[in-house]
Amino acid sequence: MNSGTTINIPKLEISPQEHAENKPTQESIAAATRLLRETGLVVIESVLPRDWIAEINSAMQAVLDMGEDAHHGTHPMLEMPFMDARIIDNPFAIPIMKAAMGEKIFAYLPYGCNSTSPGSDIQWIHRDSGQLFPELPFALPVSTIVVNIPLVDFTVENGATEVWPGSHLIVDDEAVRNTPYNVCDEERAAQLPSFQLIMPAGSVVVRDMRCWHRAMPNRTEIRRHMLALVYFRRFHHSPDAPGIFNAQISEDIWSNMSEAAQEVYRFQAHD
Ligand SMILES: O=C(O)CCC(=O)C(=O)O
Repeated sequence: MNSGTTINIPKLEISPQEHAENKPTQESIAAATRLLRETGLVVIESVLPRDWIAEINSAMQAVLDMGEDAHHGTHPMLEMPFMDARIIDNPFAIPIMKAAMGEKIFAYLPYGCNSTSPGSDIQWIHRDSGQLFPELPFALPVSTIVVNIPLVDFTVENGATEVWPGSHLIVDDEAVRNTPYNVCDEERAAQLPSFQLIMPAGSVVVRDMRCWHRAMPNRTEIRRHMLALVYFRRFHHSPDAPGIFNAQISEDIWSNMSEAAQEVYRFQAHD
């Protein structure tokens, strides 16, 4: 991060009433959606209660300490407290995402967690999603969004995520388009404005997944966790639509189709 420069973090300020009722007004949703569209992200500070977020932080630490293979049966993040509606159905993030990506957004569970450990290194600059039509010379509207919830205060010392506002609209050269995570050249990014997401625990960040970003070094003694919930715009696959999309073909017909044809018709129900 360029020290000495001031770059505004795009924030949605919510009123005490919106906070108390856990319900953004239409004006707030419109303002947040505009910030998301124009800068690639919007931060709503201190939405969730600090003491409850501290409990989630401890629970997350316990899950991570357990290790990936240690749990049997249901994944712990598919249970409480991780499935709390304040996380998976956040009353501020969901309406903003629906305004940006349509009413039919969808997501998968369990969601993820970005953690940095004491002594962790700087991450490479990357996008989590490329452009929808990477071959076109312009960016289309957002179709993948991540909601981040920091479980501790995010500071320069513990490696608050660095983000490049506006980078969601940058179209990569062909060579970059084909690299995993669309990794961005350090020298190129250094010429553009960026900031670290300094924010209190329990804030909610709604970020276009095309934004360049990276985890920064954690110079504290404490692990730094941030929940990450990914949401998608629903395009054409409509298994719940009434009519012909539900038609079921027999296994006999299905098994006689070529592999290429089965790939094309992969969402078709068959016996
Ligand atoms: O942990 C962070 O600060 C950000 C990491 C991240 O978003 C990523 O790896 O995609």
